[in-house]
Amino acid sequence: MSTELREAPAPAPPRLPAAVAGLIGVLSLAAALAAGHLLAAFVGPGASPYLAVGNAAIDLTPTWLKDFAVSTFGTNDKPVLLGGMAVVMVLLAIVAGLISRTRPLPGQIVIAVFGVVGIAAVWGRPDLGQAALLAPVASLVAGLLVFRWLHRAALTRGVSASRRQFLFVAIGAGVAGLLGQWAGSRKDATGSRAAVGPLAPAQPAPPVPADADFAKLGTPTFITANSDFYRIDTALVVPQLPAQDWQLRIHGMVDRELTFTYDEIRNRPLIERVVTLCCVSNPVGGPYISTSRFLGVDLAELLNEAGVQQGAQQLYSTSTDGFTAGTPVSTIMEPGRGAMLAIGMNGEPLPIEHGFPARLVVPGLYGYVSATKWVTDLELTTWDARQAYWLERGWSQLGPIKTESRIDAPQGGVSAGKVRVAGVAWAQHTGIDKVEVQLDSGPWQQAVLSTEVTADAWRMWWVELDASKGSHSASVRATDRSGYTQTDRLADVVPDGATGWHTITFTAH
Ligand SMILES: Nc1nc2c(c(=O)[nH]1)N[C@H]1C(S)=C(S)[C@@H](COP(=O)(O)O)O[C@H]1N2
Ligand SMILES: [Mo]
Repeated sequence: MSTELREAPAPAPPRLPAAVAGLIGVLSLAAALAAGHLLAAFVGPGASPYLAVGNAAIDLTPTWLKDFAVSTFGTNDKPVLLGGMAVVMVLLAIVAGLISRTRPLPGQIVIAVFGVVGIAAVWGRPDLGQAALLAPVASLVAGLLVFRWLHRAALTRGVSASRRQFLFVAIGAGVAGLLGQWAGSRKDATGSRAAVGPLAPAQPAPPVPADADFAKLGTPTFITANSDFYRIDTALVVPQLPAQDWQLRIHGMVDRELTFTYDEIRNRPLIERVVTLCCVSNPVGGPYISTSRFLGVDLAELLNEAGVQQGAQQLYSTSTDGFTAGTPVSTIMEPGRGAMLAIGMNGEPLPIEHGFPARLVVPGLYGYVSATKWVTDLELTTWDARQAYWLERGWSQLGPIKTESRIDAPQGGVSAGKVRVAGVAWAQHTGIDKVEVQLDSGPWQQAVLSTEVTADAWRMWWVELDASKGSHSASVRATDRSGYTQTDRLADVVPDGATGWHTITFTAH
């Protein structure tokens, strides 16, 4: 027997070093995201697969997780989400590479799954047309091709001989991503907003008296600067809607359907109203409350022009990004309610992140049921026919703002003796009647109130307490003009707003 007949052991298939395989995964991811981002600049910024997946994640996130995110990260919840997504994507890309050390197919399957998620996310955007699907499709194709190309090069020609391909992909992805960013930002609404020019009210709000706040004692200023106004929305990319492209359609249960252009709204006699907006997600003592001089037109007047029909219960408003809110028609049409279609804040066109070109403002209602930003559609309908964004997610149908108060000062240590405690209280559209503060478990002491500007806005207060050396707590409660005094019963923000007394602790030295 000749040993020649023995089978030679099969040569081990060529195998990529783990680090190289992981790098191929990451570079393919970069190429995919960059290609999608570049195309999105032309078919709609929300079509960038990364952002679309993030938006879908926001819409699909269960309420408890959303609350956790808002209460843990506040307004930083979006950067945290995008950062978290980036980490997950890079890890998955490394895995895609590592499972493909001999053959490209397993990694390509992972990429294909990624791609389908991106396409589905863009598909589900109500604000994007069919063309927007080109962006995630470009991502998918770029991801698959680059993965195969780098894989084959590294496997057949060796790692060091294919260094140039790796470099080419890295630079190419960087350039495409930046180009997409640049091209996309040229389509924003900044120019359109700047071109609006001065907006002058035919009926200005009366000037704010000097004693409308106690900012010197640590309260907020009565009017919030536009740049300090709290911001809450579900939009990962701020919708960019040039005024010349904006239209507002009023339809549904109306006698005649109406459509307004921006110029038609701005050329009407504009009114100005001071309103304190606040968010249902504001925890006791929280920051999601601000006051502005809103400029615009009376919403009830617009609806009257369309002719609201009997039986219309809900004003279902839709934003260009698909957010919706449902407001009781009876509230909007109430004489003296002061609901507005607003186009300006504090003498300027609305800031883009606060709804440029136009938004709704309804004094006395939480933002989620009334304050639709980037609003383009008003449908008069019934409660049964339509469920708005947050109603579908377990929040209450009606969202009247609860009477609340907050302590803003002192913060940190104070000198023992007379201690000034100051803050704000609000009961929009009802008005604040009285604010009381309790030191430790002592008697409730009545605070001095600022001059009332309107019942639709907050009111500041201060009180002087005698605090001995040591640590203390102070609680506040407001009474509104309906006679209601804030309950100490703690309620969570879901489903219709937090309750409880805001309490602080401080040390007197
Ligand atoms: N398009 C759109 N409008 C929206 C929202 C949103 O997510 N999308 N959030 C609402 C909520 S919950 C609040 S509290 C207010 C906040 O308005 P601001 O960001 O101008 O303070 O906007 C409302 N309008
Ligand atoms: Mo809100």
